[in-house]
Amino acid sequence: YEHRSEQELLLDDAEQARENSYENQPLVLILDDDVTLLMYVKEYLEKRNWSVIATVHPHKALDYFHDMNPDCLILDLNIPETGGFQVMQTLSEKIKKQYVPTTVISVDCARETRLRAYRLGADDVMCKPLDMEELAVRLERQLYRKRWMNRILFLDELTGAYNRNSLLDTYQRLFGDAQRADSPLSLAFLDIDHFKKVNDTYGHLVGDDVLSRFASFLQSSAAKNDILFRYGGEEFILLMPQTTVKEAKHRMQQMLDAFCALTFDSANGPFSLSFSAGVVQITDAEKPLPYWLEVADNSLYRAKNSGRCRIEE
Ligand code: GH3
Ligand code: MG
Ligand code: MG
Ligand code: MG
Repeated sequence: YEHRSEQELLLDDAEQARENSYENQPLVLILDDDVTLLMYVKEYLEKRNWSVIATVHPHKALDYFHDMNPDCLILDLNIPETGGFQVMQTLSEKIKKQYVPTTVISVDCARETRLRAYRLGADDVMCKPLDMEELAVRLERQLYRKRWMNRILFLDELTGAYNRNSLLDTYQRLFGDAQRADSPLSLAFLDIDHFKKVNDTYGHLVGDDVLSRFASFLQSSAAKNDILFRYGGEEFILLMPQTTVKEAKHRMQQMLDAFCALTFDSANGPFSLSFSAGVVQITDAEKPLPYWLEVADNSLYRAKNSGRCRIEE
């Protein structure tokens, strides 16, 4: 058995796995003390274009779970000493609350084992030896459900931007990243100018269309890592990682100029619009999100009061 090199190979590419993973390439974290099986599962899933973090160490599995935010878990419960069950127990609350689809794999498939796994939040139990194709198909079903649920929970239907429900979680994640990397994070609060007039003049359907195009415009002109939220009616929040307030102002100004040049069609001929925004850089780790929203909202209020169609800090 030349486990050493194999284990190192498995453990070293976690960063790579996260980098490779995007929406259609799910990231799975697998824990099993059987290295041969790990290699086999990893290879099989990677062939299907999944990203896989594999580890034989329960404590590593916990670290990876927290650092890499995997889309689903495969856990072997029969790991001597530290025990896979303990990992399951530790993660139980998170698995249930955040719905991280979890498949338990086990040689021991007794009724008691299965019940215990399900009670701790497992979504599925599969007995060894594993049928790889069945494992992959069952995981895919779970991930499909999760994606669907996330869409309903976190996306705004009209605009395709994230909704207000997801703002706090995303903010905390980006804020954590920013602190760890010692990099700036800025927030913009945007509001379309005289939007009520659009509804009053052209009707709500045109108003809806404007909102949807406004969001698309922002998504396509924002920086790659910026994240857009629909905060309310015609109010949006843009979180801008790796961005100082100066850069945020500059970027917003460019977006404003480009947006003002757009024309919208209506039965009464074309019209154009503008927006106002307040920007703020998150500087004090002690202050919570509502504080920064209020600061940005105050700046937005100033932008509105001093004539609209402008960005204020
Ligand atoms: P200001 O420049 O001060 O921001 O003026 P405003 O008219 O944009 O601001 P106000 O907040 O008074 O109006 C917002 C309007 O947005 C009122 C509401 O009817 C409309 N609205 C909110 N949600 C939707 C929506 O989903 N679709 C449409 N068509 N209109 C919406
Ligand atoms: Mg085992
Ligand atoms: Mg408003
Ligand atoms: Mg408005």
